[in-house]
Amino acid sequence: ELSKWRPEVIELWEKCSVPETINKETFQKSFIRHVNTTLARSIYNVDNFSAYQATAHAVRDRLIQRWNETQQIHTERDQKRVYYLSLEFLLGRSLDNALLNLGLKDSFGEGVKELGFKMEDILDQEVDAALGNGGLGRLAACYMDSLATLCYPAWGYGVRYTYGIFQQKIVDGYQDEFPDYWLNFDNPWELPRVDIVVDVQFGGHVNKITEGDKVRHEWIGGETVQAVAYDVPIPGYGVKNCINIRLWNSKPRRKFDFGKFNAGEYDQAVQEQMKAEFLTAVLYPNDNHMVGKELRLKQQYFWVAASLHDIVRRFKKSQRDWNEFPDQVAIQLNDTHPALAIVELQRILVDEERLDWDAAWDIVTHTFAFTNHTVLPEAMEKWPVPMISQLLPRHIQIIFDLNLFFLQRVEKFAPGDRDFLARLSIIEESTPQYVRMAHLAIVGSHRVNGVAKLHSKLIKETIFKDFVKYYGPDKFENKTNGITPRRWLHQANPKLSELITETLGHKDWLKDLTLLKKLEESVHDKEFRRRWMAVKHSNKVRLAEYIRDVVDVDVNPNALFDVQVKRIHEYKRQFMNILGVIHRYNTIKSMSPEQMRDVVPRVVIFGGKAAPGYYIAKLVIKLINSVASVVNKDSTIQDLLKVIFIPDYNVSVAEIIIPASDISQHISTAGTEASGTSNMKFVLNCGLILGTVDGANIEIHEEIGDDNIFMFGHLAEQVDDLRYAHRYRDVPMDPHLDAVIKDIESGSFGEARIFAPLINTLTFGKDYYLISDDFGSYLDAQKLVDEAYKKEKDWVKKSILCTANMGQFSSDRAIKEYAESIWGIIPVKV
Ligand code: Z57
Repeated sequence: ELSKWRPEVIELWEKCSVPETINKETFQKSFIRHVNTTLARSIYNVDNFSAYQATAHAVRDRLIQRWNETQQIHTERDQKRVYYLSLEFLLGRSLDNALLNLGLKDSFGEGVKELGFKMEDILDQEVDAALGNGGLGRLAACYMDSLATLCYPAWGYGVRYTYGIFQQKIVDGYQDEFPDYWLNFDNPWELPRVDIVVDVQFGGHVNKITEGDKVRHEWIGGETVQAVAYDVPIPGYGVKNCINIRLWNSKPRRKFDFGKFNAGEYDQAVQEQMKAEFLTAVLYPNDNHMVGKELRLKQQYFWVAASLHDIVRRFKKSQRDWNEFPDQVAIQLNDTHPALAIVELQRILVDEERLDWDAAWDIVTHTFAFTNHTVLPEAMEKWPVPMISQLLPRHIQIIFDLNLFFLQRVEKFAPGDRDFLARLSIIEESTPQYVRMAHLAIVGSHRVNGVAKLHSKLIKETIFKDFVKYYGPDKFENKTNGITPRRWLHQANPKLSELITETLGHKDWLKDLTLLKKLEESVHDKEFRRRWMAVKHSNKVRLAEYIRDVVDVDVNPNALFDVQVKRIHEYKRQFMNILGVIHRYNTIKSMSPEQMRDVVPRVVIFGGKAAPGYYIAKLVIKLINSVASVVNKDSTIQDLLKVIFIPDYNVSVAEIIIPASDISQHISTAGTEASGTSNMKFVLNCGLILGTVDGANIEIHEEIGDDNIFMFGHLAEQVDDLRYAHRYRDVPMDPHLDAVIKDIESGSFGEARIFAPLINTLTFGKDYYLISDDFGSYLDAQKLVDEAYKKEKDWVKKSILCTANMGQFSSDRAIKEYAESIWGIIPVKV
């Protein structure tokens, strides 16, 4: 394609595109040029925000170079690529991360200092890219960091929401939601690709056309929405590779509906157009919960159709045979949200590329793999057949055909077993019928994985049990989640990172986290322990300052910091935590001054958003704040207890909280938290955990050992029986819990009637999450925490051993496993 240019032109291009050397001076030149031209400002009006923008643009210039080189070499080599389809990418801030990954933090830091700014202030100007709810979205972001760092040829595909996850404010103890209009000022971390536009069709009808002995289907009519690509570069750490997340934005077509115009309905025609932009306007704010809104289904198809079009276009450039598609393309489905991609690829191959059905299906099933992230029944996606029929008339036909052929094979496997067929069917035979997206995802994929050992075992034994019978166990795997040590240690906890690097004598641990193991040798070094503790203390001081800023409460950095930050959900049991806090409060209040002297002072810190429609979760927030306002002003307990609810928990707030925790709580009812990933972040940052035998807690326990973790509560295998007992027998409430409930009901924390619906979940609600069953062992475990914290030397040792044994939980390990056993891709280094 170069041949269209004269040699002189090519030479000129090459001469002009020599990358600038990067150092302090060239950065400063670039900074000032961006202030002057990109921002059209001058030395007279550069504030911290402009300084942030200029720095970001200077970094962005370098990212683009690397991005181009990476795309070029990946195209040249034409190796198999992986496409990670995720409706959420919870990236957080980018500037600090890019500076560290590119190794520019020191030189640019010096550079801005000489220009009269503080790097810290500049970094603090950035708004989070919060295009996700919680664990699932943040996992996608960690995986992109690892894919880039390990030099894999990979792309992410997602949606460019105009509004990310809502901002949370606390008013009178209640959560209020505000729109997150994050694109208010320009976003330097995206490259608009106005030339990459895909038409996406909705509605219309299907014509069946018979040509000789063949039939084909033509999907016509309906409305068309355009998808415009916005590219987000993701730099690897310590490598030149820089991969891409392509986010799709919806916009109306330029062509108007002339019919309407001519009829004089100009305003209505414009309104129709505006509806198209609304498609990608907002991220649905539910974590682990399905809400069957039509607009959400439209978002899903819009994103899937645009992404597959892009993937197929890229494949076709290499002029290969369709059979080679699965050798060139792996597509990972992050949950069932993109499950329609399976149907869309089959449609493209059969209707547009005219492959025969079976050949097409063979390609499809060898291309896709599916990650399941939950067993909670309310989170399972299913869409009414009439809704899909309206929106995607050809897709619903394909789904029914796929299901028919699938069930015919199942029938051969289990002749006459109609119940078995009904259980496996992609269609739920209710009125109306529903499409079960998880079943579609399993049938259309060659591999299905869970996200922690226990979870992967549970899906095989429960929700996907019948599929294991039919396919055999080998289609189902475990890929325990991981986190990126670059953001979650190096960036969020610079002091600990520095101490580790100095102690080990290298930075290699950031690319091979198992090297942390060597820190074990230093537990006997008194001076090292002192410095380790000093780092934790200074992180606690930093958090205490943040708490004073946002909630105006003074907390003592010498107290034990006890943290639970995550989405508010009944299964995560923040309710149990605050009930435990009330028990602690009442215990302290009943003490004599002598007894009080033995009490370990505690700061209990909560944070997290509740889905706007989740009434019970919102009441939990109110209860926490009500307890906080009573406890925090009670001088009789001598600052032995403080309760803090940090508003608007998000990625950048997490970066302040996590390094400052002494103990964090991961206390879901056994079997409900698929993995959890913040548990890994806390332990990597040398915080101990108090947890149930659930998700990745179990594997963390295996790695760090009995002495360094506090585990309690019933096991997953006991849950069914316990629930049964609550349902059909009179199970007496745990006595300590009973006392706490009576205290709330007596009005100790404000008007009791407010909390009645919450308390009812324990009584009329049959305590579905087993708070009463676990409360005793929870309080016991808390006692052990207090006792252990009193033995300072042992505590520091435990803390060191935590970090030292977290090697397994790097997202690099997870991504290598996916690459080798599911995707079949190899690194291509720039
Ligand atoms: C979500 O954040 C998770 C699962 C879901 O099905 C949805 Br929808 C959203 C979380 C799990 O709850 C966590 O346990 C897990 O660590 C995380 O996904 C990443 O796998």
